[in-house]
Amino acid sequence: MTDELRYRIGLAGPSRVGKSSLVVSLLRDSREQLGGLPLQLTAADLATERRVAKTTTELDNSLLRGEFNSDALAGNVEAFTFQLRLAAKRSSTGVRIELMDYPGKWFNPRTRPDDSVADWAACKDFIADASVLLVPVEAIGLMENNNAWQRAASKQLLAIEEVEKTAEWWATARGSYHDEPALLLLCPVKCESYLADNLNTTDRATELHDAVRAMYAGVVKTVRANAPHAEIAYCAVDTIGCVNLVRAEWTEVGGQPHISAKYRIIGPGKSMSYKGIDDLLTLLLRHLVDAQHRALEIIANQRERAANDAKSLAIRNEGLIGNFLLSISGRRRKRVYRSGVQREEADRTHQQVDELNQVIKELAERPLSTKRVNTW
Ligand SMILES: Nc1nc2c(ncn2[C@@H]2O[C@H](COP(=O)(O)OP(=O)(O)OP(=O)(O)O)[C@@H](O)[C@H]2O)c(=O)[nH]1
Ligand SMILES: [Mg+2]
Repeated sequence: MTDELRYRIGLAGPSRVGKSSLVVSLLRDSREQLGGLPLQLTAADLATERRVAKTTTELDNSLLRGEFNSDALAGNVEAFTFQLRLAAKRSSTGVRIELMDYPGKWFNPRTRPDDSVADWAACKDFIADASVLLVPVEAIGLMENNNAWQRAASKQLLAIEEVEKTAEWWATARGSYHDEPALLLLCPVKCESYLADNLNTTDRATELHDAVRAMYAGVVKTVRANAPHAEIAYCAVDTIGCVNLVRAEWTEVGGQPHISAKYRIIGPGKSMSYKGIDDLLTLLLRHLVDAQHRALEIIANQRERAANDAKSLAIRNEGLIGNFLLSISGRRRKRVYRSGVQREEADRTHQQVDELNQVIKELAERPLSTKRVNTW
């Protein structure tokens, strides 16, 4: 058990959409990505550290000998909860962040194995408790549909119906906590070929953004209706970056639409060329630090009241006999001591709130890409 504040990040996405790649891209080299920010994001347990290292290697190995293997990452076979700790560098207090990744085939009832019903129920409980809902959007499936069959297949590939249902019960749960920040993040991935700010030169950023808005309109609508206070943001991410789409072919695998993409390497091609990860991290950190700030402000107010009450008690005049009894029994000394401890606690929490004010200011000043980020 931990007495740190705890925030959950839930994922909503079917199989092969790019959930694990997105999560690991977000967590790898996080010190570098946090740039000059006075924040630290670290793995809170060994299992998380190992998982990030293993998936990072798999992702890096998808780019070998000048070729990109778009199926290099093995799909998840079980759920895994990343345990992270976010703390301001100058402060010892932090928050615990939990992020659950799971096999995408559990997400879609059409592909969910019979023996995974209980596992999926546990994932649903986790998501309902999350303050952030992260929705990776498979950009190739969204953009490369040119006829009625492909458009229908695209909806099925992206499991839009399921994403809408997930967003509805996530938002319904968030709707009961108006004072707590909530954030829906729609994140196109596999979108290297549509943005011209990395290695690709074709600019289809507006088209991609419009396509997401149209396809996910129902998701946004249900979040607006059930959690009007939730923020909604869009952030396009390249987790590979140095590839360009040559051709995409629609097929059916096991009765499910499938799109296979053929890429060519662009740029030096020796390593990934991430883009948008820092924007996504900034959006997430703004949310998490704001949530921590609001919670700490409440705690600081409670501690301030407790310290004032303890002080009043410590100096209260209880009359000649009362004061004498308090003094000889040692109770007056104990009250004074307790009052001092509570004052220190309250002051420490006020100081943490001030530190976070500064971090919030710095996060707000961080520029975000106008091509990749949008808010609703
Ligand atoms: N071109 C490109 N490929 C990507 C990107 N993100 C992921 N991929 C590829 O897509 C494949 C599937 O990605 P995963 O992250 O394993 O997908 P997932 O949603 O976790 O899949 P499950 O675990 O089966 O649910 C991987 O082999 C990645 O190489 C991206 O931004 N660009
Ligand atoms: Mg996965």
